[in-house]
Amino acid sequence: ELRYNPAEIEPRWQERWAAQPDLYATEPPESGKPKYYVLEMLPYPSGQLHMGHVRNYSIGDALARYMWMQGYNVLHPMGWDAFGLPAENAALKNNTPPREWTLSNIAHMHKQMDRLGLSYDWRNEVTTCLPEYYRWNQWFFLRMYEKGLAYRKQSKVNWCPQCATVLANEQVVNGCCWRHEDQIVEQRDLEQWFLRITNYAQELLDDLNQLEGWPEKVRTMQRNWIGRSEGAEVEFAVEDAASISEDEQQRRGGTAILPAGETVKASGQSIRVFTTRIDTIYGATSLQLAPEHVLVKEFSAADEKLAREVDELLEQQRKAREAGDVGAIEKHGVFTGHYAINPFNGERLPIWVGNYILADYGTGAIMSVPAHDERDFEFAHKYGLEMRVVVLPRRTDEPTPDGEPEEPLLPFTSEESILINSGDFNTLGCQEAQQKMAAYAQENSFGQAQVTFRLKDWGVSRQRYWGTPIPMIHCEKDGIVPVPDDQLPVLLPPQIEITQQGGSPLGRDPGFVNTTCPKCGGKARRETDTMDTFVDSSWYFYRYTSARNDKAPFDTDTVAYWFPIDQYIGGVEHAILHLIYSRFWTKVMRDLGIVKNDEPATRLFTQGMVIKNGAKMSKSKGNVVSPEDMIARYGADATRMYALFAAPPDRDLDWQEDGVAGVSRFLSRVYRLAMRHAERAKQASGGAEANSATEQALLRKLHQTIRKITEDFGGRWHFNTCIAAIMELVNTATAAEAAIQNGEVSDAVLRELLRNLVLLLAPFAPYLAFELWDQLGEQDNLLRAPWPKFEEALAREDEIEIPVQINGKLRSVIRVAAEATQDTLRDTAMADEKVAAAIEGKQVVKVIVVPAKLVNLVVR
Ligand code: ANZ
Ligand code: ZN
Repeated sequence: ELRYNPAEIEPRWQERWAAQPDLYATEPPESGKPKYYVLEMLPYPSGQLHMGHVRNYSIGDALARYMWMQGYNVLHPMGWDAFGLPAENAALKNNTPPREWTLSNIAHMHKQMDRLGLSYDWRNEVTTCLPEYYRWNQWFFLRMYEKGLAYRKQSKVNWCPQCATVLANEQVVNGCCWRHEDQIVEQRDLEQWFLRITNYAQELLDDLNQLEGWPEKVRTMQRNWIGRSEGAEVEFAVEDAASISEDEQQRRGGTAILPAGETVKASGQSIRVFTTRIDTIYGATSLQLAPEHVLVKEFSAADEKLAREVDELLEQQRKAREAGDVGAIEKHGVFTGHYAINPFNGERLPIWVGNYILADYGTGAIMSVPAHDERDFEFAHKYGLEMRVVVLPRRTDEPTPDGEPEEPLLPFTSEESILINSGDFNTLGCQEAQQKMAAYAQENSFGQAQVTFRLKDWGVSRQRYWGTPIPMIHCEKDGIVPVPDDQLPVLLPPQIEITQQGGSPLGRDPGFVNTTCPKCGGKARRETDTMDTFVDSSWYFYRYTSARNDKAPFDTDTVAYWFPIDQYIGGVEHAILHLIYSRFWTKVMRDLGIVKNDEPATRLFTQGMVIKNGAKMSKSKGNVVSPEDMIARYGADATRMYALFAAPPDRDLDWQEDGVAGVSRFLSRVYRLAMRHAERAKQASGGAEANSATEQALLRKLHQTIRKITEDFGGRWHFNTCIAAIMELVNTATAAEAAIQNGEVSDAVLRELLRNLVLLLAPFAPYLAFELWDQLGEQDNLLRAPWPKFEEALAREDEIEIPVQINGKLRSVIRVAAEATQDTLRDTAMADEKVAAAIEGKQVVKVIVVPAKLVNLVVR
């Protein structure tokens, strides 16, 4: 009996493939073929591929191979996101230099990828920690600096004590570090480099609409992250404290608002607030400043008691953060003793410091409208501040309330709502009032309509060694001076002492730090921070088109041919960070005139996680399954194929070793079936027409399988059901074995069957497919062999279309075998995508099946 032995087949083919370095090479544009760029997110070279990688790359590899077989010119590259903290940690632990550690990990992981049989064009491999790559990070940084897109500012930054470095806002998750889930992120005041991603906020938001090939989930996350708010800014003059007599101050307490009409002296200071509801400005009864607001500092400087109280507020905030209740801090506040003037009605509003005001959103100050805003209501309630209703639903018969509301009047956004207690603006609808009031503010120079984004500029300075040096020089005389292009790259010193000590490690290397100023030639110091590694991954996929270019980051014409990426595949955990940064980078490069596309990728696919026993695989849980083990036991084909078979690719996959064994047994059946009949198939001549019912049934199943898989590659990507369909085909063939043996199936039909079976397997189990292709005597390169075409007539013959109704209305049409049972009809109808969507969340009360005619679902 023949035995399927992947341990023999796979290394043999791997050697043959390795001997053909151009096997997966792209063709020049002149080939005239349509191009297809399939990209999988590049891995961090931690040392070992994990199952998440295996899944990601199995999906991409299946797609690349399919597209080659469809006649496309395919770009399928791979590289290494090779800078980053783990290399420094490993250096501390094992005393190996980060570069050595990283490069040896890369070598090992590259071997693992080859062993998996992944079809990468390694000629354009990108390794981000090599100077040939990172010099272009520096080049981009300089271009951004010239355009004012890279700038330096002192600011509060997120600091992870465990990483001992600054984090971008995108790297802070629920107040904790993205790498250290239990580490509360601290705030530090530092001078940092920022990239002005906010310049592109509107475009990043608008262009999401054109990314129809991206999961809606990712687009929604990006929309929320960008967080656009339409509203207005209004400036409130601060009253001169000295102009108020002492007992008047006593009388006011801090909650009372004096009647309008009194003249007040302005202090020259003012407070700008951002509001999305300027229409409620007559209902404002205080102003609230973030504890970090500049004016709070000014007030505190002259008022020790206030300074103490604000410090306490900050301390409470810090404690709450440390206790982990960042979101749920109780609202606290302190009255500053100062007043501001509402420019609409001249009212005096007490100025408070509120712990619920964010320093870095809007202007860091708000007008508080407790009658209509939940947070303000809670605050006002606690401190006994006045509440005044200024908006009512239009259709109310109730008399206008003038007392204080029991709860904030929410929601009041309907177009029906109208203003009351609002002077000249009374009776206007909310939306109209918003426009008129913003215009009024602008005419009188105390405000204007304003759009605000939640998105912040991207802080890219990191106090780490293993990253791209920022190409800037600090000169005492000339200030900040960019490194001239012809002095790039600024090389990372190869050997450096890595310690747990804070501060940038590069700062401790005099050979690196001390330099001369490019402007005056005098003594100067290099910038010692390195760039966030998300810079590296923001544009690596452009470099793949011409990775050996040493004159430019890439060749513009080649990029114009390959871009945008046709299909990007990776984990949904990158929905915000990497996928926003790389969209931003593309737009910057477009504005530099070196790319023509507005967006990096037309289609994005986010695969589910690989889990084990219901939990994410991790060392700490001890549930890690190693790809190497699986390959050693079952072969690369079975491992890859299981990764595609065990779940739809967008869902989480619970790794079951039994399942891998099952796939391996299936491959073994395929192998034996093909090998038993290879000789006959090889001798076949003539066409593969069906002359008997058996032949017809075999060809029908074959063409149904081809149709199913072809359609799935076109969009749905349910590779699990594709593989199940191949299994069914093999079952059908095995069931016909007796007929095959006794000559009821012609050699030609047999050949047609086996040949196409191998073609269908090629994207999923390349080793076995190549082996059998050879055994069947096929001469062409399987990689470029044309994908089989299904013949509708052959596939459909015995199938009929059945309409599916929901509550009597046609919702879909399913295709089933003519003789399908009632149960099959019912199950097929319920599993149909359109039907499933229509009945989701509803109760199916009754299913009426009229065999061969109709399925009707009654739902409630
Ligand atoms: C008055 C008002 C009345 C507001 C009302 C809302 C409802 P989004 O949609 O998130 O942009 N706000 C502004 N800056 C803030 C800050 N730095 N920290 C905390 N809150 C801030 O929300 C904008 C609203 O959030 C603004 O509109 C402001 O409160 C508050 F019935 O102004 B509003
Ligand atoms: Zn100088």
